[in-house]
Amino acid sequence: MTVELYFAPGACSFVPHVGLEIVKAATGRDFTPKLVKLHKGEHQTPEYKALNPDAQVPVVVVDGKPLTQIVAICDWIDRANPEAKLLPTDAWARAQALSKLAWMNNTAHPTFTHTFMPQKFAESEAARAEIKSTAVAGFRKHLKRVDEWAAGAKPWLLGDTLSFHDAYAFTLLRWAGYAGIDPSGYPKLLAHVERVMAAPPVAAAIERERVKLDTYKAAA
Ligand SMILES: N[C@@H](CCC(=O)N[C@@H](CS)C(=O)NCC(=O)O)C(=O)O
Repeated sequence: MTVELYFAPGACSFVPHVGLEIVKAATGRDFTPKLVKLHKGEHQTPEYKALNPDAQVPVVVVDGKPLTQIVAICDWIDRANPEAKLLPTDAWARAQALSKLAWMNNTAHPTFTHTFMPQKFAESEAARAEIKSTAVAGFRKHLKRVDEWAAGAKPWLLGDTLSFHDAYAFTLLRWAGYAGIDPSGYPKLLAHVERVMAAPPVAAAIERERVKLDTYKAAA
């Protein structure tokens, strides 16, 4: 089986990126990373849109067939590599884990997108400013929830196995800095993310993407 991951540094593709690194560490099964330079519009080419008509990362291509959407990609990575124990096998525990992952992906993540790219959602400067300030307030609430999850981590968000959720926690906290939110306001989450970053599969993905956590610039 061949597995390719189309990713962009610092983007949400970090989540399956970490999942595939965890699989590699647990099983030796490797994958081919494919860098997509969003700032150069590489996701807007006809070739890329043939993989993902939404022109977004991530895409996982398995034996030549593309799969999009983080929740589906993570579910596939887990089912194809059960030895890595990325998600619970018990039906209820698995549904709870997917519920959290879906919330990170369809609620917290798009709220950040509204803070970062309000121009995607409104024409006028006034409307964009309002969207941004409303989204920043919403994103703070979402981070608070992840901070509460981190307070109960044992030691990872799903319990004894490092998983996709820990990677998403890193990504969301990293994005907080771009939204002008000080990560030190979420001490449990910050401490958790620092532990997550030290885990070898996460460190490998961070090194490949060349990303750092400290994106926050305090107002002068
Ligand atoms: N729901 C999608 C979200 C993907 C997404 O938001 N990707 C962003 C990066 S975090 C992207 O590719 N943005 C490029 C663009 O929209 O131009 C998924 O789960 O895959």
